[in-house]
Order: sequence, then structure tokens, then C-alpha cells
Amino acid sequence: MFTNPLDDTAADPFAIAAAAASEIAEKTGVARHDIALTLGSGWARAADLIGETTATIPATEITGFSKPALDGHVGSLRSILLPGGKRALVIGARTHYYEGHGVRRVVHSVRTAAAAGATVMVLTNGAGGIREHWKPGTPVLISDHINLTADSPLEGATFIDLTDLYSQRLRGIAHGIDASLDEGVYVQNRGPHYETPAEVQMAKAIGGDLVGMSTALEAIAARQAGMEILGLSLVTNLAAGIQKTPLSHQEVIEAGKEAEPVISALLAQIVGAL
Ligand code: 8IG
Repeated sequence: MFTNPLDDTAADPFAIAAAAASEIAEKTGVARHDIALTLGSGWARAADLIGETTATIPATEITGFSKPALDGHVGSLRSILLPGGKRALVIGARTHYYEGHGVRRVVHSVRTAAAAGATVMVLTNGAGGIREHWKPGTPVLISDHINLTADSPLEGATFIDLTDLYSQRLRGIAHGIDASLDEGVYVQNRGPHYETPAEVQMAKAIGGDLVGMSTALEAIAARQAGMEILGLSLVTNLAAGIQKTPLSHQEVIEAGKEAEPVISALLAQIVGAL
């Protein structure tokens, strides 16, 4: 009846995530994953560097996952054995809020990762930079977020503290790898249009440093699931009006490609230290 079980509003999203996690355990032969990573624009290649891939599954074979809406977003789940012996689950299939399938579908991968055993959730994305000195290709640690989607993955009277949402401890570990990493506040907008220059000025005025279309809703779900969160943005473009030329998806893809070797190596080092 439903092509995706999460579209049945009467279904329990946590039970669906638990079912997805058992399928992953079965298909990867890995009973428990320790950490999970969602790889956004520009970050996809990092999976090759963090360890030995022991299994790759098309995400569409796992309950609740959707076909990727976008090229450049790999629709697969990978199980990776890290050099230290830990197991990482790499999610190359992100469902964006702007796809309009509802927030349950957006956070399903995070809930599945938690059900698969992950206690650390690494969320990466490509974003527009608001600070002028960030050139395209700059990685930035997310210190906090502003959720402008007017939505939440939490349902009903579920009050969850979001202080230290982007773990100070994990940011400390990242700074141990690269002390020069800047931090910034990530603003999640609905998209899929980029902001107007006036909206970028608003984001700046309310304390934002980065604008994007993902991550905040996922981070909230990860916190609800009890995970520790590390957030990393790749500035692929300066936000509208900060850069004088129009934004293009092509430019974003190219900046991501160019930065890929450097940020992949950085992410691999950080993951190795977690
Ligand atoms: I990559 O400038 C990327 N994603 N909202 N604004 C928003 N999302 C983005 C941007 C941007 N760049």
C-alpha cells in the first residue's frame, strides 16, 4: 500500500529504523556499528580513506530508505572497518527535507544508525559560507545550528535539550587533528532554492555563519537517539550576496570535487581519532 513504510503515519518510525538496522546487520555481517557518517556534497570520497570497506549495500534495499534525489549523492550504505578495529556505517544516501517526503524520511538514516549501535553520528554537508574570509573549499566545524525549517523530527510532547548538540568533546578531537579549523553556526533552510541576499543578511544577523539545506533536523534526531554529534560543513560557495556572482549547482559540485582530497583526508584523520 505504501511504497515507503515511513509514509504510513500510523507506523512507528523507531520500529522501522530497528528493522532497517537488522537488515544492515544481516547484509553486512556486522552485528554492531560503532560510529555512523552521513556524507554530504563534497564529502563522498572520504569513505575510501577512512578504512577498509567490507560491505556495500544499495540503500534502496533497506527498509525505509529512499532513492537519492540528486546525482552526486551516492545511494549506498557502506560498512567500513577502521584501522583501530571499530566499525563505521557510512550513509551515502541522504533524504533532504526539500524533497517533501516529511521529516520522518529525512531522519530515518540517523535513527537506523542509532539502532545499528552507533553512539557517534558524524554529519557532513556542503554549505554556503557567510563569512567573507571563507573561500570555497574551506571545511568548518559546526558549533551550533539555527533550524529555520519550522519543523522537528520530534513528535508530540517530546522535550529534548539541545545544549551542546554538536559535542564540545568531539570538536576538541577535531581541533586536535587540525587546530586551524574554524567553527560556525549552521542555518538550515528548507530550500531547494538558495537564499536571497536579504535572507543571507538575516541569517548573519541572527548569528548564522553557514547556510544549507540539511543536518539540523538530523542532529536533533541523533540527540533524541542519545548519540554524540560531530558536524562538518564544506563551504562550497559563498552565500548569495556575499559572493557577487550568481550561485550555481555546477559551481557547488566543482568546489566539492576540488576540495575532496583535502577534506577526505581530514575526515579520515578525525574519524580515526574518535
Ligand atoms: I552546497 O548557499 C550549498 N548548499 N541554503 N545555501 C543553501 N544551501 C546550500 C548552499 C547555499 N550551498
